[in-house]
Amino acid sequence: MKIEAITLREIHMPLVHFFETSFGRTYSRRILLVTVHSEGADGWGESVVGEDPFYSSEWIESAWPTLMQYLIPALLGRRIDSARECPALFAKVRAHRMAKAALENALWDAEATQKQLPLWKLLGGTRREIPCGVSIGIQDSVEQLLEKIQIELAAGYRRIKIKVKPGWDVNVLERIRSRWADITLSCDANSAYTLDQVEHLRKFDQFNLLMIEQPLWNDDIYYHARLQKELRTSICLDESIVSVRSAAFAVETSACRIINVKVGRVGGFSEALKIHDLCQAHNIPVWCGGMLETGIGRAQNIAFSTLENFRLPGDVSASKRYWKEDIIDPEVEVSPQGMIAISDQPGTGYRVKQDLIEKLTVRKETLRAQ
Ligand code: OSB
Ligand code: MG
Repeated sequence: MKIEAITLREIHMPLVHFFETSFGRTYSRRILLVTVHSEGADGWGESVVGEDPFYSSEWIESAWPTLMQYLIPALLGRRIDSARECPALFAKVRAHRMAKAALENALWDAEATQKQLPLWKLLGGTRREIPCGVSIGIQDSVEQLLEKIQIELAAGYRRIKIKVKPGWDVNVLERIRSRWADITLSCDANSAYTLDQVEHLRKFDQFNLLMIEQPLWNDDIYYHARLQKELRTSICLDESIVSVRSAAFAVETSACRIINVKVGRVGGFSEALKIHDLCQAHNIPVWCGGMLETGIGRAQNIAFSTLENFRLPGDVSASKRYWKEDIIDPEVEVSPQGMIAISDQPGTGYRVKQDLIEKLTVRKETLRAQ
């Protein structure tokens, strides 16, 4: 693939409903999209960077200049055989994984299209449908949360995850379990607790949760290993798994029993595949996390979720839960059984709606090979 030009753009999309985690509430997304132009085929990638440096130190205003000044110039004008060559070309830039992933993943999309292969096959997937869960943010009242859970269960979703923080946790889980004793339920703290709160966290054990996601510090593994010894509930790590090395550290120290893989958080598909394989070899189930992506990122998450060790429902849910109109066609739909069917079309199997994207674009820059 000859990399002829790369376009970076920002689009604005309001969420259908605000999303609140322990670090804050989001009403509208600023989305960074990358388009790689190569020999007549365009490849699309979406960065999972947020509007603020709260989930991670990266955010849209760090990703944009990192891509413009370092990552895009490292690729422009080159001829590469595979998107797998990206990590070596980007290696000089430390971290900035969400910026790297957007560009690497755009190349995977271009490669799949050029090879006339479905992206899921290029990644090595096998599943022809994937099970879906939902992540439900903190609401204004417990009643509102219960109503939302009711709606998602009726839609067929196979796992409910709620966001928790001190003051919105045990009380809320109690209310959920008294109404639905048997649903598959998990919670995500996004680093809202410290190891001093172990007695409080032990109360979570009574709710038969599938997992508790990232209870402690975003960059910690060691104290999660200490906490896991104290809890019956399985810990799942999200924020602190940023590479195959951190995954190996977590597995070897028994800091978690489950790992949430987000392709953007770990720097792209190449690294995400290594984490998948490492976890499979150690019998640690993985599932695909979400970052309120548009259809472009979502379609790539769907392709990735077809790999064998994705043994738990992911945060990969329907377009309409997030957007009035998504930027792909067809939109992502979930069956009444809570499954997404996998397309046999080349690429992601979803067409990018370029006209709509142009209308939503607030800034755009194209860099061309000399
Ligand atoms: O921790 O999984 C998380 C959204 C933004 C930032 C972090 C997280 C989330 C979610 C939403 O839980 C998952 C989704 O896209 O539905
Ligand atoms: Mg999480």
